[in-house]
Amino acid sequence: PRTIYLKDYTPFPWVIDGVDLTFALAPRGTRVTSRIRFRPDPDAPPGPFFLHGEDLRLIEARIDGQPVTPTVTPEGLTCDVPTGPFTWEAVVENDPELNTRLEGLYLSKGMYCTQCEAEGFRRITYYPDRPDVMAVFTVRIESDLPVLLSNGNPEESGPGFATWHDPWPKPAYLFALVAGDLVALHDSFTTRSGRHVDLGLWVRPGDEGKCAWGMESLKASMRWDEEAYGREYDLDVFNIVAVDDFNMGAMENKGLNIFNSSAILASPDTATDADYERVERIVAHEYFHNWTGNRITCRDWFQLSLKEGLTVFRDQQFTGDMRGHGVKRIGDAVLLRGRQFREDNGPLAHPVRPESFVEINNFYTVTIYEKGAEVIGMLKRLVGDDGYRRALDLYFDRHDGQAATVEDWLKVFEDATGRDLAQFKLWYSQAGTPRVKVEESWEDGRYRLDMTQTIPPTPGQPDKQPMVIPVALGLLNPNGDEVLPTTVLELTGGQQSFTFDNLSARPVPSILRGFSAPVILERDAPEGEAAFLLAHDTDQFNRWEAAQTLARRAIRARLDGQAIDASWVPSLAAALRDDALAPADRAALLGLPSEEETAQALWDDKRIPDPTAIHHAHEAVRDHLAQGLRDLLPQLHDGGRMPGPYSPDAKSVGRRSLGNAALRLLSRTDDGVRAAAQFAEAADMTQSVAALGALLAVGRGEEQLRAFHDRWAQDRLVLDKWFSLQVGLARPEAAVALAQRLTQHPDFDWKNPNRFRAVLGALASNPAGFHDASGAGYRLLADWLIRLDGANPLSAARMSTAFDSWRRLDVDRQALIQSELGRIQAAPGLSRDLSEMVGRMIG
Ligand code: HT7
Ligand code: ZN
Repeated sequence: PRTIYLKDYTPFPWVIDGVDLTFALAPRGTRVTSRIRFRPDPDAPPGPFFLHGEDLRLIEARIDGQPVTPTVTPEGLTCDVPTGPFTWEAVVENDPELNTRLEGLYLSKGMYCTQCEAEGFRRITYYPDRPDVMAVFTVRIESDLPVLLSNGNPEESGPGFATWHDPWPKPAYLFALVAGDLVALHDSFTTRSGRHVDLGLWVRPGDEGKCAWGMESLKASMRWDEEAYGREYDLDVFNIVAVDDFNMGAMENKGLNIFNSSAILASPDTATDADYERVERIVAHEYFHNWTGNRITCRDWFQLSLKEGLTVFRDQQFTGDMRGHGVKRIGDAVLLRGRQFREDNGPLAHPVRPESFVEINNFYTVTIYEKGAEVIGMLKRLVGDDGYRRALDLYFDRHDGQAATVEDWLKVFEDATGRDLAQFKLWYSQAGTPRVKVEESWEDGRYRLDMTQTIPPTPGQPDKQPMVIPVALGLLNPNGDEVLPTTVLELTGGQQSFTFDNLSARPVPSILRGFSAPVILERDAPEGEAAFLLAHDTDQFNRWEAAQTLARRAIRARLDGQAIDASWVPSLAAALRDDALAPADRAALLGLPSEEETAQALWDDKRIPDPTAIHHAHEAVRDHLAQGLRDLLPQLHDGGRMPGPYSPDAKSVGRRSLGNAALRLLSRTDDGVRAAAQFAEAADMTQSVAALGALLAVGRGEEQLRAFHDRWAQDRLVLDKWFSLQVGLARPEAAVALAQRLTQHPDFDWKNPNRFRAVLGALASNPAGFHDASGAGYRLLADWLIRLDGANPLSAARMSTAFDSWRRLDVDRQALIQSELGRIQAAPGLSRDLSEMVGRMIG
């Protein structure tokens, strides 16, 4: 397979003045008739006429009405074309019923739907399927199905057909079509300039009762984008469709967002607080793409983070406004440390703007999305809120209707703020998580912080240059008062010192407040500092970080057979009793660092992490906490019980999350009595799943698990929870056998990505189970990846990342994983997707 390089970018030699598509839908032999008006681009160098096309049957092709015979290859076609403007017409056929890849046009439970990002449109018809080719589309759909949807505004419709026109030029990856027997929740929104927008949320009959929250979230997002970014919606309709078979969360097609049903459907009895929050976030994310992604798109796929990093940053701001910035930031840091740092420190590390790829689907990663968002957060911190707003206004003004680059993005910041961003740009090109070592000194009323930054080598990047790292700092005096409010220090050199004068006493530093940069802080903090910050820091993030530091030390102590510091539990208990802290923040204080984080930290200390030992240490620390907080936990749990109907508002969610965090610990000391009672009484899915999880985590809950299955056997999204909960929480020695058994369960539908993830993804997220020393977990996953690859390469490749940490394991586990990776690599007919991933992991 060919490697594509950023440096090789060349523009498409033609401009498209209009695209007309007619779809005659059929499970096999859907006929797509295209009429595309091309005109030479005066600004582009001439080149051959090449249209992408894969797995298509070309029935006929014409240029200006005259039949032509193009040269067809598995990747597309070339054809001799006139030197001036011309009209290309083609008739092709494709088979939605046979499309198990879920890319292009496919059938999901009798419903036609599309997924064109990144390169799916070429499976629908021949086209320059690249994001810098933008065109106005008119679409006619012919089918007897009652609901026929596409992008833009509806035009005509009648028995067996409907036409849609999208006035906004767009790249083909934003094309969408849906046809099915669907029902809708309708609503409307009036934009601030008075445009009336009809909103529709389309689902399969039976799911009507799960649409209200998605619709509320959509209206909240539309309002927020007007208020926070001055961005208004620009069509007469906005439709969302729920699809059961979908590779990712959702897709931002212009005016017709398509969602994995797990990311849009929610009702109190079937969805948890976390599901509600996820729906709200993903609806917002896809909606925000209307400006950051659709109106301004990417010149090429190397610029993917231009739309994804920015849109994640925007959805983070939105969720912060809806649910509290402190807890949101903590959640983002947990995700980053658990997944992005792992990616950045392993064989799959790549820059926020990669320089090459074989299969672009493999680059929809936590680095592109979450690290990309962090880079924007740093930029905002460096130029300030006003500078950020000016830069964004300029970005929308200058690049509306264009396919832009990272250079364009940084230039608007330079032009709007006068700041030179040449060094900052390294965040886009250098992979790896920077480490910032901080040492302090105190002399004659002068306090000094010496910082050193290092960025470890990553594949293809042995040497790194220092980057611009905003380090938000506060200083507290010994009685806990803040003597320096949050100040952003700019670390730009490899080594740099910052001094603070006129202090009456040696201060306590609160470093990297708000997690101001995606870096690892290295510091030998003096004894007692973390407990002090847990009690006194005014920065919510660093108060939580102090609790994490204490928990990390407790885990290390257990791992090393030492006693846990006796002051840990009392200092945590004091914070948990602090009524000035919101319940959601107190719930976060009860969370331990993930087993993945512990493994990575050990590896950073040049130790070989043993997943089994790490798991047992974490369990022992939880037991220790449960014992130490025994008197406090019942009242915290009681506080999570609320009378009245379920509400997903932030305050109620916070109370439930503290109550359920307490329940998880309580179940370690009360034989699961409270959890069993909560399960029996639960009136909503949040309380039910929390209780079931608490029981399973302590090796109980068999009976409840059975009851849960019987109650929810007909609800596919709840059944996914039934699968994933038990595998994710299984004891290490039982996890693989359980996952294996569940793959034989009559409800296990391996071609459905949600169900596949619910079993095999849950196994991979149970580190001690997956890394069982026998290698059975590796074998099971490899078997299933090989099988899935034949049907759905994109999903198989994404799941293969479970193997990416193999180099930090002991030699026996390394050999076992290497052998499985070798077995995958040797599988006949391996996809480009999976073979690229395995190749990169093996190195
Ligand atoms: N922009 C969307 C990405 C996406 C996707 C990419 C490849 C294959 C399938 C896909 N489904 C959705 C989602 C987003 O970031 O909003
Ligand atoms: Zn996105």
